[in-house]
Parts: sequence; structure tokens; C-alpha cells
Amino acid sequence: MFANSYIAGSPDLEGAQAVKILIAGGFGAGKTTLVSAVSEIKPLRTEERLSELGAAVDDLTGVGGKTTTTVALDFGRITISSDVVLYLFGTPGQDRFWFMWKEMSVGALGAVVLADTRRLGDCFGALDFFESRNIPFIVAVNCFDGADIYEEDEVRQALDIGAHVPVQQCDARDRRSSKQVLVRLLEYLMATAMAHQRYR
Ligand SMILES: Nc1nc2c(ncn2[C@@H]2O[C@H](COP(=O)(O)OP(=O)(O)OP(=O)(O)O)[C@@H](O)[C@H]2O)c(=O)[nH]1
Ligand SMILES: [Mg+2]
Repeated sequence: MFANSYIAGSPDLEGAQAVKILIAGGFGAGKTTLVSAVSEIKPLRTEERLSELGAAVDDLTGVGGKTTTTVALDFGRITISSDVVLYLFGTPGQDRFWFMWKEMSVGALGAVVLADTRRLGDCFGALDFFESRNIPFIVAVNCFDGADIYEEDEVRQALDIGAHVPVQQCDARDRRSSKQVLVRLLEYLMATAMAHQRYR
């Protein structure tokens, strides 16, 4: 229904719809963690150690324990059903890698914007990016230990996003929880595609 393409040449996945999804959000929101948690293949990670030199340009407020950061992308794959396979592209989170987002988003059918409620403002850039390109997205609130829990509507209000945008709590370290986020995005993409067809 909304496939980028159909898979050929792989006995397990033959004929399935390949769907490209971006996992985005601010620095340290848990993008690499989510892709690694759900991927059924060994995820590609491009992590580098955060250095003292980078401290001048990287805002580490609220992510003090973080020692590495994504410098290119994360890549993973998850089979949702016999006919839908998601290809996950995790974006780099730091402002200095913004130039890569445009290239990465080519062909993406939807996105998950991961949010950390302690640094909610960090995902504004991602929200603007997808809104301006008409790429449908949902917001997944990654519930870090000790972070305050907010109602979905409170998050929507704080982020100034429409009532139709799904907001879901998750634990990016947990495979089931992260998979639920992806299923919610797929449901949203299907509903959006059907609504567009109806109004044609
Ligand atoms: N407590 C807790 N820790 C988490 C959770 N998700 C991620 N972490 C930890 O938070 C840190 C940041 O996670 P990453 O997955 O590297 O974040 P990222 O968004 O990929 O970061 P950048 O690529 O640097 O932007 C890691 O040390 C994770 O183990 C979570 O849900 N709860
Ligand atoms: Mg990362």
C-alpha cells in the first residue's frame, strides 16, 4: 500500500514491501539504542567517543553519562509481518551533523521523533524538518529513569504539534516497547494514506 519497493532475491523476504523509516530526535534521545533493540540483523552503528575537544560544540547538558555519539547513521531491519519489512535509519543527533538529514530522508515514508522530556526542546529541529517536508511522523517519549512522566496531550502541547500526531511512551532499550512504537507509526501511515485516497 505504501511501499518504497518490493524485495527480490532474498528467500525469506521475497515479495515483501520494503518501507524506509527514520529514527530521529535530539542528541542522546536514544535513537541508536532503539534501532539496536529492535533490529533483527546486526545493526550498523557509527559511534565515536565524545572527546574533550567536542565539548566546545556539543551540548552535553542532561546526558552527562554519555560517552559515545553517532557520527553518521544507525541502520537496522525489522520484519513486521510476512509482507512488511522496515528498514530503519537512525539519524545523528548533534547539530553539527544536520547536513546529513536531507540525504538520509530521501525515500523515507515516515519517521519516529524520539523525545527526552528532560530536554524536550532538542527535538524541535526534527519536528520542523519532517513538517516542512510533509513526512508523517509520530513522537515516541523515551522514558529515562528519573524523568517526569507527562500525559500525551501535555507532550503535544509542549511540542506544539497537531492533535492527530500520535504520541507514545516507550523504553528504547526494550525490544517489545520499541516495536510497539514502530507498529504505531505504521498504523498512522496507513490511516494517513487512506485518508488521502478518500479525499482524492
Ligand atoms: N535509562 C535509560 N537510558 C537510556 C534509554 N535509552 C537510551 N539510554 C541510554 O542513554 C544513552 C544515549 O542513548 P543513545 O542511543 O546513544 O542516544 P542517541 O540518540 O543515539 O544519541 P546521539 O546519536 O549521540 O544523538 C545511552 O547510554 C543509552 O544506554 C532509556 O530508555 N532509559
Ligand atoms: Mg546515536
